[in-house]
Amino acid sequence: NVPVRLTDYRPADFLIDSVALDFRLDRTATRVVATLTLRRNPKGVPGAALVLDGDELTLVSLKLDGRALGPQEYEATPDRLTLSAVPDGPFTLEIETRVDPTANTQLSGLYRSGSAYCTQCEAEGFRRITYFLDRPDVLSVYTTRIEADEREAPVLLANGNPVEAGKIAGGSRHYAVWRDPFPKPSYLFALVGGDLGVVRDSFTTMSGREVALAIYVEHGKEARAEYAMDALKRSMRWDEEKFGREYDLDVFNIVAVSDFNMGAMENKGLNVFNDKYVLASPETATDGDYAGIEAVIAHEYFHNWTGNRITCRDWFQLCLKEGLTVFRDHEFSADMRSRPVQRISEVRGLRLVQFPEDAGPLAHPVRPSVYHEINNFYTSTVYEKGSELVRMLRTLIGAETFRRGMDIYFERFDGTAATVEDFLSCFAEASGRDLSQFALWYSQAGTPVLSSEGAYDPDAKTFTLTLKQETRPTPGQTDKKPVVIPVALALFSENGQKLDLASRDARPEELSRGLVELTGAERRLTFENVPSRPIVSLLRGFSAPVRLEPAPASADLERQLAFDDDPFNRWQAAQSLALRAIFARVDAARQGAAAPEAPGYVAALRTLLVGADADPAFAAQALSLPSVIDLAREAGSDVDPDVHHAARMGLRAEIGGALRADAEAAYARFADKGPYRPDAAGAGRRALRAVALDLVAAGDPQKGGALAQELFRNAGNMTDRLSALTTLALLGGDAREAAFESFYKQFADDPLVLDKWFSLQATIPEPATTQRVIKLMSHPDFSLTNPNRLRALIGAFANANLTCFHALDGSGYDLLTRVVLDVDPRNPQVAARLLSSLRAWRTLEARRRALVEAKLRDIVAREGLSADTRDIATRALA
Ligand code: HT7
Ligand code: ZN
Repeated sequence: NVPVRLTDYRPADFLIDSVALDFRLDRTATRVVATLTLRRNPKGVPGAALVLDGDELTLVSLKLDGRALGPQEYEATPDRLTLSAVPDGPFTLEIETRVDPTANTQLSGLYRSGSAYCTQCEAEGFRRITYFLDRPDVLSVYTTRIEADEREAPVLLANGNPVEAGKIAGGSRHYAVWRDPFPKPSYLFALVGGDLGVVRDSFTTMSGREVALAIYVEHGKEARAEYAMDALKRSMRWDEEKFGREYDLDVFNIVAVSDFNMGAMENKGLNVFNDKYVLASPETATDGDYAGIEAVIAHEYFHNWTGNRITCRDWFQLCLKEGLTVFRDHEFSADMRSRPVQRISEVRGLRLVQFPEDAGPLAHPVRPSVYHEINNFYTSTVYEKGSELVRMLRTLIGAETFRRGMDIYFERFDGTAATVEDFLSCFAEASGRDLSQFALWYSQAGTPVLSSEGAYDPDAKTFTLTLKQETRPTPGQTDKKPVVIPVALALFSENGQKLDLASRDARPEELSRGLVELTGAERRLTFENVPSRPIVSLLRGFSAPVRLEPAPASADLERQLAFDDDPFNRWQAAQSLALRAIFARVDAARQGAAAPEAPGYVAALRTLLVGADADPAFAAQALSLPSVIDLAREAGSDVDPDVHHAARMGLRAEIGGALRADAEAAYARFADKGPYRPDAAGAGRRALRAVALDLVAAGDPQKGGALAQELFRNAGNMTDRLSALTTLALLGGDAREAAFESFYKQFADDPLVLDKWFSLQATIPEPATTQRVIKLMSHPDFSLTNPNRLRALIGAFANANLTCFHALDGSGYDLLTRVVLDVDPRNPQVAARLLSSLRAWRTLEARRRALVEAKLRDIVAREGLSADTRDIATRALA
């Protein structure tokens, strides 16, 4: 696979103004006729041959301006169609191809999910349907005609507005024609054909236009799409109110399918979703599922402007649509739910996946400069760090100026394929700022470390804060320049009073906003009129995606947890205290010493638990211990998950023992009242109750087990049922096995719920789990071909069960490798993604590192490995 480089970008040699597609759907031999109107691109190479992309295509016939071409007039291979001689003026090309949707197990291009036909074209799936200039900067107007057997596919959908539909005389076939008036790149093309149930609604836009909304699901599951429909309408209104963006077609359709490589896809007017992000009922979905549906529905809808109306010039600009759209969906969720809790969960997600990615061999800039396989760049760095960069930009220039910049962006680049530079130019113009240093965030990989040091002078009543930044080398990038880091800060007196900031080392607006900018390697700020040694609240709201070091002294953290008015930093203080307590246990264990207790931390948690009624969702977050994955990341090197897990469980038991009575009281106090509602308030109460149950079980396993069994039996919703099952899973024994069995019996016909059943078993942190997972792979409900099921069992095992996955006998690595190699020929995208669970392998201690390295070398040596998996394995070894 040849590398693709950003610096090699050249405009296409041809433009395709319109595309007429004619599909005759058939399970194994679908016929596609694509009629393209082409002309030379004035920006292309004059006289260049026409070279169209393909992937595993079978060409049936070819006509140029209506004349059938003979085989000597073109060169066709499954992955390329070349015409050396084409007219200089505009011309039409009619290409007939034949594709087999049933054999398409890659789930890219036209494939079948259950009994439905559907497509997935991002990033390079359209070329698996017809030969095309399959690149995001070729924008065309599409008309799509679909013909199918009406008994098999009564529903026929494509992008845009419906134009015509009817029956075909003399049989059971029918057709539908759709036209999308908005020029779009091929990756946004979609069609669906199938026998589906539907939920309908409508939305009146801000200018008074009526839009018909529909969500298509498996028959019988219509009621489970109601929440998604509500989320869609709220998203449409929110984008009007917050960004002035109105929907532009007469219809907006969503289709839920059960076989999907990712979460969802923003095809113009026809979003296709993994059904996990559409279907929900209180009995089958958790609060987390509801929040996920709300976020993904919003995300895909927001792409209509950030991604579709303004698309990307090339795939290096992926963050332009993904980072920006994640930022928009985060803001939406913050407005719909609790802003502080939303921010905490964003940062938890970023640290869980993106920080390890940025610190390991797969590190890449938010805008990469080279790729071998674009599908491997739908990463947390592009999405989540990309979103953080947009947030940081808003922090730097202020919310109002940011909104002005967005208006300029929408106005100026509507209908175009844009770049990160185009995007930043709008904010430079709106703010009058030079954003060239800020742009480094897009090209430089790695997480900057922000270190701080404070010195108080009691005589001068001054406090001097020194901030420094450093970014360590990442693969292929050794020299790192300082970036601009917005550091939100506040000083508190020892009794919690917020101090006015006065300093000659900062600009007045920095002081009034409580936001200083670190642009060089170091900055020193002396604050005046500081009556006593202050408590420093730094990086408030996580104002930049950096690692902050070192954590303040424990006494200061306890004070921060008590009175910081920034909820994010209150949560961070609790996390830092927990990390300190766990690592103290790790050190003691390594030295064979008795485990040290953490009375200050435990007392702070008691206060949180007792006062949880004020904000249960926040309290639940602050009471939760860092995961073993958090511990691995914080340790950074020589990671032994067994030692981390044992230390974490030790602290959990200490807390549970000390807070048993308070936890039991909280468990009783936060019992569900009234019918289940998936709103933030209800979810917060349930989250707190789950934490309380875990604490009871930690302090008194018998009592916790009894409560969990009772909750499991009587739970009125999936959130409670699953928190009970999680507690039982950890406690083990017959009660656990009985609960798993009864759960299976109850939900055997519900694939999304069964995914939870598989996942929870895969994450039990005890040595026997690896065998359990192997056994579950032979379960009749397990499938290597359904991505959700595969992720539920194997993905959960590799990503969320560190002790088993990293078992010293190598059994976890054996299992992953076996599955990756099994899945790879069928679905390379999913195989490569599973293998990415080794992203942080270099931080492991030596014995495990050697085991992983041997496995990666084995994989690389395999013949016939897909480009996707080879790319991950090769880079992981770098
Ligand atoms: N833009 C979509 C990305 C996506 C995708 C990419 C590669 C292979 C399959 C895929 N399915 C969806 C989803 C999004 O970020 O909105
Ligand atoms: Zn997206």
